[in-house]
Amino acid sequence: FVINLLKHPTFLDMSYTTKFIDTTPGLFHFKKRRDRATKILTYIADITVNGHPETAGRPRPPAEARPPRPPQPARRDLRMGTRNLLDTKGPEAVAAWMKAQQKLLITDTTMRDGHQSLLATRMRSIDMIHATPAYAADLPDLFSVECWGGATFDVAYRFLQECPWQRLRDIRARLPNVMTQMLLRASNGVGYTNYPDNVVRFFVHQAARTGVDVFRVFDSLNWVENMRVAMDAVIESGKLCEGTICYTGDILDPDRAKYDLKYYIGMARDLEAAGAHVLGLKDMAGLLKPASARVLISALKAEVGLPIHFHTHDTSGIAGATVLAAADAGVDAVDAAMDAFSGGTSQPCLGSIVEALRHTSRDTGLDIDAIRRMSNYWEAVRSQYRAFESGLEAPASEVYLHEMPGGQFTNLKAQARALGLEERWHEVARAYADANRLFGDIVKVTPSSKVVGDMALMMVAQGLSPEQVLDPAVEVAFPESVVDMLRGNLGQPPGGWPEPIVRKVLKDEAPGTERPGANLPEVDLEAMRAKLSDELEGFRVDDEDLAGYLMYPKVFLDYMGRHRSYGPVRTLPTRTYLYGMEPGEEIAAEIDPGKTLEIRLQAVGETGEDGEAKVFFELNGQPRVIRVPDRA
Ligand code: BTN
Ligand code: 3PY
Ligand code: ZN
Repeated sequence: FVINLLKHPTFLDMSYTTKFIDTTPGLFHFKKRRDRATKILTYIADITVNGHPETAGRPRPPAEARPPRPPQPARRDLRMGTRNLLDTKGPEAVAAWMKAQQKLLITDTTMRDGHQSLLATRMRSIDMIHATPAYAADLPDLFSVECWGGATFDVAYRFLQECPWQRLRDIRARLPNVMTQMLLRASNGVGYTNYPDNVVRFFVHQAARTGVDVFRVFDSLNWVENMRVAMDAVIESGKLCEGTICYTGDILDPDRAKYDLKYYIGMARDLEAAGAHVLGLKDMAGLLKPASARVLISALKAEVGLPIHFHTHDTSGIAGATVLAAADAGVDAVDAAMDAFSGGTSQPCLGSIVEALRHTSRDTGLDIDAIRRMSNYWEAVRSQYRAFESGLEAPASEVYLHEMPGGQFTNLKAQARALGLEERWHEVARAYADANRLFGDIVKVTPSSKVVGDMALMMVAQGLSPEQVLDPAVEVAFPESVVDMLRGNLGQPPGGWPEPIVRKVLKDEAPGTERPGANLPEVDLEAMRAKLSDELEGFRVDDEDLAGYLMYPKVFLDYMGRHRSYGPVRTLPTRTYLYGMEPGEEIAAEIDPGKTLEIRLQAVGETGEDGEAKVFFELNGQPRVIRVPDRA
């Protein structure tokens, strides 16, 4: 099984498999119908004159930053990978194959958790798509490429003005031989709250159809009961179901007995019984220490029959050691990020793990030259996103105090900054730990981690100690997310919610203890589609759009509204998207396969009496003038 890469259909047309909306602008009845080129020029003009709201006041890419040049595939043959195995033999065969491997299997997280944890999830699709052919050609021995789900879904619509489904389709088309992987928050989908069961099913089936192979399914309170709907939907789709334990506490610490070895083994058995093909061990904050990993992985290997896939974060700086300890103890697969996107709140360094295991029994077999080429590309990509760097410059053992997930760290810091609490960050960290204890020591991962974060910010902003929070004599206005969680709307933690905080927050209201989805009425999907189509003036709503709308109604509608004005801005280079253009600069944007706009910015004119600036372009050699309001 060897295909000539250059003759492979997806490489022949490099199709962007453009969505209907991009190619048929006439579907919208604009007051003034404008073509896509005009829309894109309007966007560039607006950003050039006014700046991008998200980069204002943030550090700029260094002057010497090189534009990222897509890594060229070194091999021309397309070798078979895990995706071929999944497609031909099914998920059970993949699981059996995993267990039979001596080598340590590796998932590359750069395109999902890597930038989620280092750059506030701001990596754009075009930067991922440019890397994908080299993954297919030169790294076919990867277990999977994590590239979807988690926070990337709503950030794509909300901040990047991109369709997340299009991203998935474009990556899939260029990665026919390696499994794609997503992170799914079980009944919370890719959102922050429980959705009706039929919405969860609809979303999973669509993700499978558009191109996800491995679904890492977790629940933010480790409640297996609340994971079944999502797990069943994955299994029905014929894809690989990674039923996942979220790790917290420290199994070797006798004072944290709530999450001891017995607890994790019990949960692993429940996930196996629920039909998981693979057991995920998700250490979202990077709390699993090397010695604990040895004990935990050995025990799980002995007690359950599933292959184990370990995920951690390097916030403490010690994650590489934990991965090696896990490898020693027989873990089947681990997550790592390409070097330039590793370390800190992200995953440990992929290239270094590969090197560390070379010439050992767990040698990964991955091509280190290919990894270096890839990481060189990612390094150039990262430098474009300077505006979104967190400023965490050294490992932080403080993570063992606050236990914040890597993906939340930068976000909570930004929230603290917005509230004027940035200088008091270490107080926020302590309050986060206090809030966790008030909730009875829970697993903290999206969305439960957001609730703990909201509570911590409230405590610091209002100067409340944990004792005051519980004191019936002190009036406390709790964040809505806290009320919602204690009502039972995210489900139940092990042992239930502690009485004192429930009484203080809910007063006489009785909390729910059932699975939230059991009480949410099913959504009439076709009625919803018709309503959405109406709201979009007759736009033909496909299943992807509908699934996006069901997860995030307002975010989706806002995205569609901006899409009307600005068109397919996902095709712009990242520098242009974030900073506009300089006079004399030229760029290209491929808006359809083979249809490229050559854009040159000639000059930015003076702003007139009417407050409008004229921006002079050349579009494919023809002069064009665009007027935009000057808000600068
Ligand atoms: C977003 O941040 O919502 C996506 C990018 C589009 C932002 C454009 S830039 C010009 C106009 N002014 C704004 O404040 N937002 C839009
Ligand atoms: C997410 O849910 O986005 C996470 O990354 C949790 O770790
Ligand atoms: Zn993670």
